[in-house]
Parts: sequence; structure tokens; C-alpha cells
Amino acid sequence: MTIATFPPEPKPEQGWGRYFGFCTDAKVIGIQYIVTAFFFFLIGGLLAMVIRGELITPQSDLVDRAVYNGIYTMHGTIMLFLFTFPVLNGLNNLLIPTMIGAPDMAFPRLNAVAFWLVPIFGFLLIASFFVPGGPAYSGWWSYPPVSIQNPAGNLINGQGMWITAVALSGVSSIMGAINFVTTILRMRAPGMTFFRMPVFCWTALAAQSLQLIGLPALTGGAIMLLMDLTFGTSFYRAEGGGDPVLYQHFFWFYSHPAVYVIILPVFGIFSELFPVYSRKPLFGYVYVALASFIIVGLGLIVWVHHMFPSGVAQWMRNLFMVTTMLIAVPTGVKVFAWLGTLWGGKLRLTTPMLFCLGGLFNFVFAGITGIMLATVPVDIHVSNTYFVVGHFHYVIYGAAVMGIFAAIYHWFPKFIGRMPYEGLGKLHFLLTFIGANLNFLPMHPLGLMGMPRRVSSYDPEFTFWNVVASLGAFLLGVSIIPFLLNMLSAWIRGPKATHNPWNAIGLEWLLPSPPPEDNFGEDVPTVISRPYGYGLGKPLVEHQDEIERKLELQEASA
Ligand code: HEM
Ligand SMILES: [Cu+2]
Repeated sequence: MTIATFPPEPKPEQGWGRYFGFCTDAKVIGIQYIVTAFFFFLIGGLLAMVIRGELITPQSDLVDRAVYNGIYTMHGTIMLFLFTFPVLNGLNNLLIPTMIGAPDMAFPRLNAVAFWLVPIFGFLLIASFFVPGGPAYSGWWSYPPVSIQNPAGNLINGQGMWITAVALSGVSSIMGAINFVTTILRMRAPGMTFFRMPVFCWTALAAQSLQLIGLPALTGGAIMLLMDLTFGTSFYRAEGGGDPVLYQHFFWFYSHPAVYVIILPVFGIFSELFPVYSRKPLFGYVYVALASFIIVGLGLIVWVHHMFPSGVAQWMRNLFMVTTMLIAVPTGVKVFAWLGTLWGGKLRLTTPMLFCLGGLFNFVFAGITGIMLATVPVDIHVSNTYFVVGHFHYVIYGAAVMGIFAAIYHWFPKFIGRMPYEGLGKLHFLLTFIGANLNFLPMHPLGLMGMPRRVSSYDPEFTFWNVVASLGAFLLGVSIIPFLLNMLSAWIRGPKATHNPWNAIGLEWLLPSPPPEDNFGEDVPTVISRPYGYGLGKPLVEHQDEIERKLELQEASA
């Protein structure tokens, strides 16, 4: 490589318009995914406020019972299919190419199509709430026979539109997964062997492999559900020789691995950020990377733990209880590796670091209740109660959403080119951490006391913990305000960011902020060592000093 040819000068900004068009640049698509996902997060969050507003009193006195069924169905579906998966696809689009030194995704047009399906199925899903005959009402699982009753008898009905939207989201995710997996396997920088690849890319590869393996089951199962609902077939109709429990197998064969599709990239975020803010290498890098694929393997053979009360055979319960508990081992390897990284480190409590620490704390708590739920006798006792609702909100909000916030605060300077405000960031963290624990912790004693989920009125003995949970939820609702204020004001007029404001090690930090359209262009650096070499004094790539000096010159002259 000739020393003279440094990374090309960044092209001038092309304005906000590019975020509203059919653009094939992964960095634009990444931001389109993230902004769209947070739009739906606000809708899902508003529905959660209505749910908690209803549950602050034992009587059903805020919304009609049928509407309440529609609200929690939409809340769960929107939060998972329109917020969590799209926001993670957004992070994948921003981080995978820049972390491995690729100019873009392997299939840029397919990438754009996969994104534009999101607003389309999002519109369809939300419209399903308002059609005559009422919204989908049988929860985010939509188990038959309840979901195929079609009480209003309309051909076009809320449940049918819900199923179609979920099937379309499967198509969008499969398109995304093909792109992410191909890009990671085929487009890494010279010298970046697998055991020199950032852990975020390992976890993305693992998560997207699960998407490719599991999604066909969900999509196929959903299409059969739609046929039973619309054309009267009997895949799941017992009276027609079908089996409603078959749908549960199709649904959970995907939807349990789906929780790893969510949490694996968040594990990747923890593994990227803890070394930066501890100034220490990642403890046990190889084991952390490989544990991601042990989670993939085990994650595909645990789904029946969602069906312990569904009349499955006892041998099956025992088998899936054991496989579910085994998942604690690779997960534990990661948790201890993060503790080993933090231990004795020079901790910098920036906003991204605080969200990671809060997320790790909540994840360990959620993991413990997960083991309790894996135990057949306990699960039979608390299945369909608030103990389960508390458990998965600790994982999804307590760990995953907090990890996602950490990632946004950490990589915002890289892709927007401006710094978010630390004061607002820390306020956001504080309100989120307190709000989430106040909201979701009381759900556990409520479940142990026997409070069922999916009810809008309840026995007055459950009032105290419900009031605490609702106040926590409202605090969580408020917590999003400093976040939105921070993101908008920093995006418009935040202090300019340098190429490496956190002094982090990684290929993305050897690019200008924001990176040019094709990242390194022709001049992809050669990787010569493992990531996370904090305190080891070893460069990550050849000619690293020259590359960094060039970036500093550019920033000085800008
Ligand atoms: C402000 C934050 C949130 C609050 C207050 C909240 C509250 C609730 C409550 C009370 C329920 C139970 C409703 C019932 O059974 O009657 C529920 C269900 C659910 N929530 Fe949340 N939630 C929040 C955030 C999230 C997030 C971020 C996700 C996912 C990313 C999520 C996913 C779900 C799912 C999948 C269900 C199950 C819906 C069903 O039963 O079909 N929630 N939520
Ligand atoms: Cu599960």
C-alpha cells in the first residue's frame, strides 16, 4: 500500500432528504431503521402507559375489555416486531460494514427493500387495530382456537391483518439476515480472521443465523393460521382433525430463539463497550465469541419451556427443562468475562457505560428468574401470571433496551459527527434504571401471589404492587423525554465529534465522523491484531499512526 493514499476526503453532507428516499447506503439505511423503530417505540410505549393506567386500580375502568385485549396485543407486537428487531437491524447496518472494513452491505438494494417493508407492515399492523370487527385480541402469540374464531365474520379483519403483518416482518428479517451473514462471511478487511473479528460481529452472525433457521417456521405457521381464519382450513382446528398445539410449536420454535436474536447483539454491545470504559482488554475474548454459537445451538432446543402447561408429555418437559437450564452456562461465561474485564479497570462512568452496567445488573436478575421459570413445577405454578411478564420485561427492557441506548450514545458521534449531551444522557439513565426496576420488580410478587396476565380487572389484594408498578411505568414513560431532547438537539447543533472521541480501538474509529459513503474506499487497512488491545500498546492495523495523523489533520483543517 502506498503511504500517500489515505482514506478519501469525506463527501459533503447530502442533507436530510436522503433519509426519506430509497437509498442503498447502509449508513443511511441504518439511521432510517433506528428512527423508524423509535417512532414505533413511542407508540408501543403509549400503549403501555394505557395498560398501566388501567391497572393502577382493581376495576376495569379506563378502557373497554375488548379494547384492552387489543391494546396489550398491539403493545407486545409493536415493541417486538416494529421496535426491537428494526432498531437492531439499524445497528447492524451502521456497525457491521464499518467494523469489518467493508464499503457497504453485500446486497445494497435488497438491504433497502428489507427496510422499506418495515413502514409497510407497520402501517398494516396499526391499521388492523381500527378495522370494523375490532383489533387482533389474542395476544402477541395469537394462539388458535381463540385467534381463528373471527367473531365479526368479516373476510378482512383485525386478526387477519395482524397475521399478514407478522408474516411480512418475517420476510423483511430474512432479507436482512441474508445480507448481514453474507457481509460478515465475505467482506472482512485483509488480516481480519474470525478470531480478530469484533465480538459484536460474532453476535450479529449468531443472531442472524437464528433468524435464517427459525423464521421459516414462524412465517409458515402464520400462513397456516391465516388460511384457517380466512378459508376455514383445519391445520389447527381440532374439529377438522387439526391440532391447535401444533401452532404453539411453530410459534415458539422461532419465538424463543427470537429472544436470543434480541439479546445476543446486546451481549455484543456489552463486549464492545466494557473494554473501552475500563481501559482493559476483553477478558476471555475467544470464549465470549464462541459462547455466542453455543447459545445458538442450545437456543434452538428449548422452545417447549413455553408449553409446559399445554399438555405436552412429561419426558418432553424434563428434557426441555434441562436444555433450558444449560443455556445458563454459555451465558454465564459471558457475564463472568464482563466482570473480569471490569475488575481492576479504570472505569469511566460515561452515559454509554452507565447503560451497560445497568443493563448487566438487570440481565443477571432476569437470568435468575429465567432459571426459576425453567423448572417445571415453578413454571406450572406461575405460567401466564405477572411473574412471567416481569421476567421478560427485565430481559427486554431492563437489559436489551438499556443496551441499545448504550450503543446509541456510544456510536452517535461516529455516525452523526456530533457529540450527545452527557448531562441529559445521565438523567435519561437514572430515570430509566429507577423506572424500569420500580415497574417490573413488583410484577414478580404479583405473579407468585397468582395475578394472571392479560386481565384489566383484578382481586383488590393485588392493588399495592400494581400501584407501585404503574408509578414506575409512568417514570419510565417520562424517561424518554431527555433522550429525545438529547438526540434532536445534538443531531442539529451538538459539539463536533472527532474521529475517536472515546479513544476506542476498532476499524470504525479509524474512519472520519461521519464516515464517507464507501467507508475506507480502496484503502482498506490490513488488520494485524485482535480487537480490545487496551493497555497492550499494539496497533490494530498496519500504518495505524499515519492513518490517525491524517484524520487529525483533516479535523484540524475542517
Ligand atoms: C414503558 C415500558 C413498558 C411497560 C410499562 C410495559 C408493560 C406491560 C404490561 C403491564 C404487560 C402485560 C399486559 C397484560 O398481560 O395485560 C405487557 C405485555 C407485554 N410487553 Fe410490555 N411494557 C413495556 C415495555 C415493553 C418493551 C420494551 C417490550 C419489548 C421490546 C415489551 C413487550 C411486551 C410483550 C411481548 C408483552 C406480552 C403481550 C401479550 O400478552 O400478548 N414491553 N407490557
Ligand atoms: Cu423461551
